Amino acid sequence: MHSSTLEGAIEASASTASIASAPSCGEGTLESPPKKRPTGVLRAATITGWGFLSVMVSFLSLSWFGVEWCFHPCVVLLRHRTETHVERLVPMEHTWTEDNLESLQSHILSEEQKHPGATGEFTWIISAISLAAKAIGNKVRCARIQDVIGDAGDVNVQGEMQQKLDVISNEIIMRCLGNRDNVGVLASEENETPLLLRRRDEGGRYAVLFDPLDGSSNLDVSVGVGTIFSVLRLSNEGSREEAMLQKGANQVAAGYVLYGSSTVLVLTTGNGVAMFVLDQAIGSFVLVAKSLQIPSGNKTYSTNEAYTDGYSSGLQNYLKWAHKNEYSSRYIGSMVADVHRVLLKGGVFLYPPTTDKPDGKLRLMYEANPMALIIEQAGGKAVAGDDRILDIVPKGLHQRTSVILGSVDQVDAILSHTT
Ligand code: FDP
Repeated sequence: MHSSTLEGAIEASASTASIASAPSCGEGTLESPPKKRPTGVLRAATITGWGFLSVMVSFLSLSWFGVEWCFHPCVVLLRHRTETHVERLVPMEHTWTEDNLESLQSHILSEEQKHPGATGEFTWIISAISLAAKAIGNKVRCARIQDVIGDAGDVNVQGEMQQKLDVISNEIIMRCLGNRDNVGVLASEENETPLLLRRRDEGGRYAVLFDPLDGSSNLDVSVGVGTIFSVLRLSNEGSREEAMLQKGANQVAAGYVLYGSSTVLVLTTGNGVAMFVLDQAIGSFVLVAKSLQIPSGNKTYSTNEAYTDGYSSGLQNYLKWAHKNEYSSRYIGSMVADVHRVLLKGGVFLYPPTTDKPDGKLRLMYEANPMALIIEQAGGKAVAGDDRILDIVPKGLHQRTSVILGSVDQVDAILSHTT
């Protein structure tokens, strides 16, 4: 299943789709009608006329002004071109500008160079994730054209109905990451048990945990959905499953891909947050922002207010206070899209415990943890009740947690009502 030809096929199909036919499900492009050219006899007559005129002008110039004057325009033109060319060859002081193009791959490589002990293995994991993101993004964009929307007919480990695209996305990630030699464990929202690929002595040093298609209940209405991932270095103790159950603070990388009006990849390797946008024309994720910081002072909260009656009294008080203090509300119901807005614009996202879901709804290891690392790396705060999310020691792969995350001032505004 994890042959290199398979990977090559996915890569080829992803890049062909993005390069040759962006957007790939379309029929073709509108072209302007071809210009009318003169017909054969007319064309021949025109060319002969111009030729005759040129010969006559040259002949008369030669006889009246001599050779130098005749060729003066050519000399001037040649001199100008040579000077321009020489100017171009003069070395310029090379400075990095914000306009320089940097791909995801080159960004990771340059980040790795900052760590003397880095082996470069990590680049392979991120490149597999970026490959999977292109392939999933391509499927999402074809949602109504290809038969990929609707229930897959199965219920996942969370007791939720799986969508066809959940299953397809899961398969794509498994195929892209499965043949990376340093991946020891793959764990997905869609699989009850983690996939154990390689022992540590066989090179399997990392565990990659992911939600292949978060927010998939929004797929049929074309709302932004996403892939969330978390990378952990497997510890030497216990079984590989136990070695994976680490607190989020240990993540060596985390990120998400938002398949929205553009395909955006947000990544942290513990050294700030960088954002990349997929350029469909060249099939590459291009760096558009680095060292992202969440703006403070945005009075916007993002929660499913229909559940307010089931919230704690402290949270209900916060919402009443927010209503009186000119807060605004934004809730998409797709975590990746909601958190992305908070990351770029500020405010706070919360999915607290409710009477129906006393432990919250979101999954700690592959939803809350990666988002919490990104938010903290962008200068924000992420808590579950009184606890820092990244300090929670997980007891199980699919453990749920409550979530409050956003800019420090907005998270603290909630905590001042709840604690
Ligand atoms: P979905 O069920 O569509 O996959 O984690 C799942 C999630 O979406 C999040 O993306 C989203 O924030 C949340 O559930 C929405 O839940 P509610 O419908 O209960 O608001």
